[in-house]
Amino acid sequence: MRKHKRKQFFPYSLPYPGNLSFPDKFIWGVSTSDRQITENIDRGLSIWDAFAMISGKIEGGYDPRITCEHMRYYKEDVALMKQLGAGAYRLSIAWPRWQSEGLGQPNQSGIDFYDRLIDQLCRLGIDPWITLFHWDLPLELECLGGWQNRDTAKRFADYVFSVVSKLGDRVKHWMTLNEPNIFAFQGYLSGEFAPGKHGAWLAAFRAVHHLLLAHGMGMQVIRQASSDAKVGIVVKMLPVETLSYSPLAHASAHLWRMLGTSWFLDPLLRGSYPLPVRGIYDAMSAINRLGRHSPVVRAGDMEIICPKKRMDFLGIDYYFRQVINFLGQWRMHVPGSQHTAMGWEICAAALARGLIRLKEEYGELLPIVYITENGMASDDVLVNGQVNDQQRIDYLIDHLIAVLQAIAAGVDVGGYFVWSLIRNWEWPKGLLKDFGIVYVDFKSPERTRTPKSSFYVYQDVIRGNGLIYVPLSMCR
Ligand code: IFM
Repeated sequence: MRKHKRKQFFPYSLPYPGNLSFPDKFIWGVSTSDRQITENIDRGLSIWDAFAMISGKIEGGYDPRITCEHMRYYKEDVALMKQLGAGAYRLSIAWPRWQSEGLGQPNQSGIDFYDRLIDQLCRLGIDPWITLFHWDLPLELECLGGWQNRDTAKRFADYVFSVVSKLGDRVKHWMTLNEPNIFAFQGYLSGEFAPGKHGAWLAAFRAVHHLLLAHGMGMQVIRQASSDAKVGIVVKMLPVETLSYSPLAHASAHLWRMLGTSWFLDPLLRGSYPLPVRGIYDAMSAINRLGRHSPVVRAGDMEIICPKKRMDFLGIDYYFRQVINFLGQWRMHVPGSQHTAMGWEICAAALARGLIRLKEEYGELLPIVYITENGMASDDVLVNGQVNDQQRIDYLIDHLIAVLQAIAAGVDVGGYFVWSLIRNWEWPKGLLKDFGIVYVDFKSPERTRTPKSSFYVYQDVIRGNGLIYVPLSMCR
């Protein structure tokens, strides 16, 4: 038992995978989100449009309306996916494009764009995987309280019904929410994301419960509307690792793990919040009752969030681990480690360890996992028509090895999606950080696209369903 705990807490090495092939039918894809790559045409405003207007919120002042113009060039982008050999494309529907104000009649011209895009994907044999909420809440709904208002969950379910009724004939994989854990932390505690609240713990607690409720209600609606649909949610995996033992480090790691992961996965997979979190919701409910208000967590909510027929899959986005030092502090920089242009530590092994830990922790409750995002930002330049992004190649290969290690250890991983196909508007970093495996020339009016070296390496991976055809010269 003690040994088991040590294994969970400290970074340990896993054997190099003997087999460099992925399982048959492994899904290879690329990911994007609407707000990050499309123009502001045919859509209402979202909380991010309002947030970006506040001076100093977006580094470099980058306007979210300036993007790679995927709406205009979607055919070219789908052709690139085809060239890559991707079997799936994870995209998001922008709620304010579907319903300009987050409720009522859908916006026909917005819907038409998704119709055209999905038809084009299907024509080229690429399976659309749709995220229904990738952080861009309609501004009107924020004015009504946003995710702090329980009604938003119901409105989300109505919106989901409208989307599934229209696209459900062609779309079979649905993700209700993207990274509610990051949205809640950055949006309500650090204030770095829209809606930009600082240290608003009670608001965060309310928002998290309503987000999870929205997931459950959305899942119900999808299942009722489309019997063969697969539904999941996407959570950012934040493996917490301590580098040395101290009671402080131990306690801090527990706390971070609970706040970053169990607060979300326990209700989704077990149907209950972790004990301390439940205590806070209970205390909030008691105070609400005194003021004759309804409790945040109501009878029947947990059955909606975690119904008997659990979600079909769990999407995992992975970028970095949380390292806790001797004093119990969270450190982004571990001496000697490499970092991406975002300043995030590169640690592929923590992806494998994190997946194994999830399996150990949730056992049979853990459904099939898809890595719905993984990738890195780098400062890429176009030289003689080529972009040599060697660091991203190393990154992708190391993380794919980590996925193989997790599979070898018994984790059911069904697919991998690179973030991102193309340069995206990176939230508070604007256009300063480039995650794409396709370079976009923002100086050219046509937003010329050039596949980077990593694109071709990923193409080899997909072609070989593993790392077998990756030219050694491309790897470290
Ligand atoms: O760009 C984001 C994406 O929208 C959500 N996951 C993390 C990515 C990189 O920060």
